[in-house]
Amino acid sequence: MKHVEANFDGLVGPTHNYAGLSLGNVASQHNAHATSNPREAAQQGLAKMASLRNLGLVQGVLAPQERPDLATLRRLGFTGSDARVLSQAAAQAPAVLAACYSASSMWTANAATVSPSADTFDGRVHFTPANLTNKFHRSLEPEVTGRILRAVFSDEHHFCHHRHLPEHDSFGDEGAANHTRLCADYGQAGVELFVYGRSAFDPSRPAPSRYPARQTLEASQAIARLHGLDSDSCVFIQQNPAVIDQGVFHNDVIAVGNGNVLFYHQQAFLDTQTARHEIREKFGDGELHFIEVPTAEVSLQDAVQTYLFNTQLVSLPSGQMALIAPTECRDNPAVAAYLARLTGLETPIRHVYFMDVKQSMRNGGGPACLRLRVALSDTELAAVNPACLLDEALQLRLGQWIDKHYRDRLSIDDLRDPALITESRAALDELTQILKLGTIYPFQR
Ligand code: SUG
Repeated sequence: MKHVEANFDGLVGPTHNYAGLSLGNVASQHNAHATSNPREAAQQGLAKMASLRNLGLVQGVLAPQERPDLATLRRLGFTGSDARVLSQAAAQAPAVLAACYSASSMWTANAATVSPSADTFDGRVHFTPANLTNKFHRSLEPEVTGRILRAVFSDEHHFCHHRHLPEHDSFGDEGAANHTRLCADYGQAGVELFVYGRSAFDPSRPAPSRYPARQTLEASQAIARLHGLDSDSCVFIQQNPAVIDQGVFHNDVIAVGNGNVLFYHQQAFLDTQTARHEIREKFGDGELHFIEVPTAEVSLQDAVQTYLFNTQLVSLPSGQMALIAPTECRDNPAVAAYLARLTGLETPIRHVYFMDVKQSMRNGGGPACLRLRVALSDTELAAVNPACLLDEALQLRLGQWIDKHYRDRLSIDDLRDPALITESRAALDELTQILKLGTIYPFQR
């Protein structure tokens, strides 16, 4: 049986905007209240998906969520017609309105944690939506994320969906952004790495002091239990609190793994030697590559600004690996020099492809944030909703759909325009038909 790792990218929603909602995410804070271009953002994301498909990889599409989240605004006491809810919120609580308008579900690395069937006790692919408790705008996502994932991976024979963890910071869970899997082959049992920012129940462990640690050890342990993973195949690693305080709000801003390669910055983890030792032991006998990027070559600040580690590390059909990097990496001399050197080293990484995802980058979302990885066997892939797998026809259709429905500029002031609700709903209604998702959105129910 053949196994592949598919990337499911989040389509950027029609209300993509810059609201400065994420304390600890330097780009989000820096670009607060800039004017966005949702159409360009969605087209950039689609172009990245098309490039990966052209490289011979399986590429899927995950639908965005409905925004503004009027149900939440009503729950917070705004009443009357949709237009009235909007005008009241804009006048009385503009920051809350902006949060309810965020298109943040585009970053599907935070949609869920996924364990492939080769690792789980019942031989099914397990999904747990992330609760994203640390940021209010993101905490609105898990319910609908679960619905979208069930609509794409609906066959219970192959796919098992769990409810998101309890909604409390003690179990703060940010999904695959803090989870990596190393393996000799996608079809073989691998080592699942869970990287956490702090322990909720053991105050003696170090924690960041300036910015929040969004993922707890206890959340990661719960996911491993839910997915029925063998403890001999799991490694729990604490992120270096000092790098969280410098803007590394998820581990995928400082490390990425694929196959038998772990690519990470020297300062990424609290205790790198112990982590490497445990990974090595649990990985078994096969070839394993730790590619550690020294601070002397790439400073932490350059890593955060360019998202060098938010690259997608993918295995090409040839067996060689490639990094899918944001163009910011090409434009930074130190990072560009490092990448040029990397492809000449004795590691599986032979190619680097640069993608322009600037609209997402300005909110702190690089190429790897935009995708959820799902390793699948042939049979499991055949059970995935085929309308969500990108082919040339779907690519063309989505391109036209974006041009038809999306605005090319959106400022914070535009969020008070009731026409944006109607436009977004029309777009999403058509999208559920294109992707054959059924009725997943509150306005359709
Ligand atoms: O959660 N930004 C997202 C970026 C998520 C990136 N994902 C990964 N690293 N996997 C976040 O901080 C900013 C929204 C705003 O400010 O308008 C935002 O939500």
